[in-house]
Amino acid sequence: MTKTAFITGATSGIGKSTAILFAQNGIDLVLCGRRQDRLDDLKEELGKEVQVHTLNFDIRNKDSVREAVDSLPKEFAEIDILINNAGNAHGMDTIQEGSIDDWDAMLDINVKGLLYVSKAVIPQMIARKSGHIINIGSTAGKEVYPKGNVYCASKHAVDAINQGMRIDFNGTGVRVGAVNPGLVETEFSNVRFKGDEDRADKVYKGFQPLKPEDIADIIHFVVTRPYHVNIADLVVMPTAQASSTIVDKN
Ligand code: NDP
Ligand code: 8X3
Repeated sequence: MTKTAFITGATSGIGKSTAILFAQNGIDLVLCGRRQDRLDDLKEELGKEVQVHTLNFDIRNKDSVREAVDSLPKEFAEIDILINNAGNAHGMDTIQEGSIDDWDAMLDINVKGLLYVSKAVIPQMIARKSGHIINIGSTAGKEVYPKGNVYCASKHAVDAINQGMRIDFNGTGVRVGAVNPGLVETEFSNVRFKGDEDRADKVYKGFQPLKPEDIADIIHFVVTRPYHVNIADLVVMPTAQASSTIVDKN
């Protein structure tokens, strides 16, 4: 039977690559983001292969999240796979120099937004005793690096929420797991450094970073395991990376 995946942050990077790969594999899509032009392009392109519905909402706004999920047409309302992917780092500063607006953005999007979407999507999964949630964490959720403070806190929270969901869903039939990437070349650093492209490019210079397609491939592997197999927590880094601070750059 055709499955339906709900992907947050589908307009760019990991979410977009996952949408493309899922479409190639016949998975119907609910694609979410705030950039309508990109959502329209994805609908036009991927709509040639599968059924696509787009939702434009800011994940920070719990009423918008609820309205968006409630607005789903019947044929998209039964979500089999939820990819909790939307998120970013905002700024990279010491705590003493950090911006409260950046902290709010990271905690509101990466943590609370993930919870709002989950809260709206989970009930139909529990009712159907079926579903699979993939939380996109990070190596930043496994360790803390200099000036990573609040972004790392947000991803440590995702790690805790992932564990909590797995405990709470036990016996419900709903699977949950996290995929935690290291350095992936996306728009992530452009957002983190507020459009400073030179600074963003430097993050990925001198070594081969992961591509968003690499993460999409892993996510697709995770969601295509037999029902009795739940990949609970997966960390993936570029070969050149050993930790958040140890990267073999030439
Ligand atoms: P991108 O910046 O390329 O993509 C981020 C996505 O999140 C966009 O589609 C954006 O859509 C969406 N998004 C951001 N803020 C909001 C918001 N307030 N409401 C709704 N959607 C939002 O980055 P990545 O693909 O790299 O990031 C995806 C996930 O992967 C994030 O959770 C990130 O923390 C995680 N990650 C990334 C790593 C990396 O090195 N790149 C490594 C480890 C984890 P739009 O702007 O249209 O709303
Ligand atoms: C993104 C990876 O190392 O830039 O989560 O925090 S890192």
